[in-house]
Amino acid sequence: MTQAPTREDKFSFGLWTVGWQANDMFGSATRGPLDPVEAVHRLSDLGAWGITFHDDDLIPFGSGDAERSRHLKRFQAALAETGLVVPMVTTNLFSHPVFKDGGLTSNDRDVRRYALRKVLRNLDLAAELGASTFVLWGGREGSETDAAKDVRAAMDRYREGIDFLAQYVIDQGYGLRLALEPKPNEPRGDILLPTVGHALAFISTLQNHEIVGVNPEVGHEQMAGLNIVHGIGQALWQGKLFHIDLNGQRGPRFDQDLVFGHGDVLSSFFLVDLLEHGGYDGPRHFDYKPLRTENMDGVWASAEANMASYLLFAERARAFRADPEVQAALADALVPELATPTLNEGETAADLLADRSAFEDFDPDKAAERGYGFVRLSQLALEHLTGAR
Ligand SMILES: [Mn+2]
Repeated sequence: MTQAPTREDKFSFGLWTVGWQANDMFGSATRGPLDPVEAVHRLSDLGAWGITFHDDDLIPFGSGDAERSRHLKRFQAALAETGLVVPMVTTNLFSHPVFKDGGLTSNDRDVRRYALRKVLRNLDLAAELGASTFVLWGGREGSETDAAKDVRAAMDRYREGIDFLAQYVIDQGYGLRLALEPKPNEPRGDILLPTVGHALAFISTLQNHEIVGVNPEVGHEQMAGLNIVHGIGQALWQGKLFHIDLNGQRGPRFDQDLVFGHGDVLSSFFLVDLLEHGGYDGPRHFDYKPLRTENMDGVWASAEANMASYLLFAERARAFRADPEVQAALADALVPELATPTLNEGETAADLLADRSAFEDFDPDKAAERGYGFVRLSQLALEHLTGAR
């Protein structure tokens, strides 16, 4: 057993996760609605630190001002009572039929203007609730046929929209940062900004790129057949990992949103190792769906399972790193040597050309004889992960 989660672990959950009623493409809901106030209390009791939501999760779409403030007041009272925080807020630009061709990149200009207004309103709310991150998942930004979307024009509109929203945040003095969430497909046939790499490249073109980063989801990268640990590594390297969605996925197929650790176990282990030892200080946010087979007891058990998985991987990662055999294997594999710059300080091309040891006297065949011992390292990780060490 792992230790119980505490607020210091910074675990947070989307209201739409535990609140998912399990209606899918082929069947109706298997669970009733969950009152957001109950979600706050239950998550708090389980040791979570934060709760997040889309505007529509908390305030039904189309609510008038009075109804809106009534929903907010109850929710804020529950937050005050429990001490749970709202580290992140996000806007739903995908559920209502008006967004069937997207929000910020809909072909219909009026829809794009409406989408911006919906986000502005929610940015105000995010600031009011003290959130530090505002996630934008453009689930409907995309197409099913290449005849329907001019991708270059769509990228212009995407950039225009994100820059506009970021400028609003700056002008209002909100301490918010925007985090784009990539996904390759589902619900659209192809979604714009499909991977972490696409999103990072897009962000570099923004006027207000300083306050825009990414919110990668484990399963979304894995749906694209990509290595989430590499994606997160590059996002961290670029100072752009503003938030993360932890969950499980079994390879390229529909978005499973499994409990964290219930997909690719080894990848989950290395991901937690990276987050814990790679300088990430943000929320450990779970974006999963409790299996459709579960009743509400199962929902809360699944919430607990996410946190338990994370803590288990963190404990195993610490043991892995503390093991002298692992330290020796890492050194044998030259893992620490990659941190040494390839060139000497101030070394020029002329200097390198003059260095005979780098070429003329270098024996590539001899150097190629080295084995790196990566299998040994990988097996040591597996042994720690499975508790064999
Ligand atoms: Mn997902």
